[in-house]
Amino acid sequence: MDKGKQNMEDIGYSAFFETEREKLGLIDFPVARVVAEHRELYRVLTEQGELEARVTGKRTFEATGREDFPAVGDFVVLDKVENDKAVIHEILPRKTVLKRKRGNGEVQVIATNVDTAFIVESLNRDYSVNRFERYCAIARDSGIVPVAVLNKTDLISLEDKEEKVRELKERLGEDVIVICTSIETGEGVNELDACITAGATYCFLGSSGVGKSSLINALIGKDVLEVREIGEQTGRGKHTTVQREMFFLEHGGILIDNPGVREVGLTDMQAGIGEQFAVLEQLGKKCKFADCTHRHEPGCKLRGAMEAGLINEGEYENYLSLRKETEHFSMTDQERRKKDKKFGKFLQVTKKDLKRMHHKDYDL
Ligand SMILES: Nc1nc2c(ncn2[C@@H]2O[C@H](COP(=O)(O)OP(=O)(O)O)[C@@H](O)[C@H]2O)c(=O)[nH]1
Ligand SMILES: [Mg+2]
Ligand SMILES: [Zn+2]
Repeated sequence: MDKGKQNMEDIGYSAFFETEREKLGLIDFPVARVVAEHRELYRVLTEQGELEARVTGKRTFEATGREDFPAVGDFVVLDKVENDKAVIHEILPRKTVLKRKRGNGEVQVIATNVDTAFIVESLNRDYSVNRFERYCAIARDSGIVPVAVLNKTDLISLEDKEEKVRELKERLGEDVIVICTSIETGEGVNELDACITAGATYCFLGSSGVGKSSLINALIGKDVLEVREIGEQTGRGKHTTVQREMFFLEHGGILIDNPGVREVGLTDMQAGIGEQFAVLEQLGKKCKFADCTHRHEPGCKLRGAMEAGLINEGEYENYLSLRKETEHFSMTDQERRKKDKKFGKFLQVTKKDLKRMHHKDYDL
């Protein structure tokens, strides 16, 4: 794969990117796909094979955030190619961006141009429907189709498995495909493989240890990825070479493993939550108050529906908690400052009012 001529369609290049490249007037420059990234050093795959690449100093200088840098999955246009080393001139517009926001507000791009996300959980421990819903919302927010993968079926009974599948389908809705897999017995690996189409890009999301790398190895049919025993040391600082994170199946599918991301946090993903919890979202629009928190307000349609048993209580709770979590990120800096200021003002008013009341218990 690394040597010889590479068919760009096989690695996901399409008319969409070609049109963008034309628009940018970059048709004479070679195009490549980023297959790995490590501290602003990239491995890119071109028609001629794999190369090491960097971004230009100008690009670093002009960057306003991580989103301006190439990420795994990007199609980039190269400037100079010399001795297996290249300079990235431009990132072609992205079809999808899977990102997370850190607590400090910094955006981290996990992968780009992903079509489908395999959301993997292991059935034996830490299994959580809430987490599936969270990942589905994250995927949908970026226009990525979520597929649920329940791995390690060999570790639980058939009844348990069927119960978990039933529960999951009820919560995720009919439009999310659920696949049960096991590396030990081989269950579901063919089913997973059948979901994969040539030229499309799939990423594996899920906590560490659920079996993402094992599943990729099983699909590829050889051990391209290191499978770690749970709790095994990761050997920090050992990474001197950039590990490939993108793999190509013989029948044309493209797989991305995300070893660096333990838990994908939330970004400003109101759209994704709205889509994942469409029924709840619509109901909430009919509440008496436009700013209803759906907790205790009179005339709350959502709470009413939950209490009447029309919507699942777990789903209701998860919806509210994800909404609350994302609120913080959806505010712009300016909005946050305004809110803080307003809060400061509110405190002043309260202080004044309290002073008037001369109440010792509330003396601030
Ligand atoms: N019993 C069982 N163990 C599995 C299965 N899939 C993966 N594992 C084990 O789970 C551990 C973590 O797997 P790995 O693929 O590294 O998980 P990742 O962190 O999600 O990439 C390894 O010890 C695997 O051998 C499975 O289907 N059944
Ligand atoms: Mg792994
Ligand atoms: Zn309400």
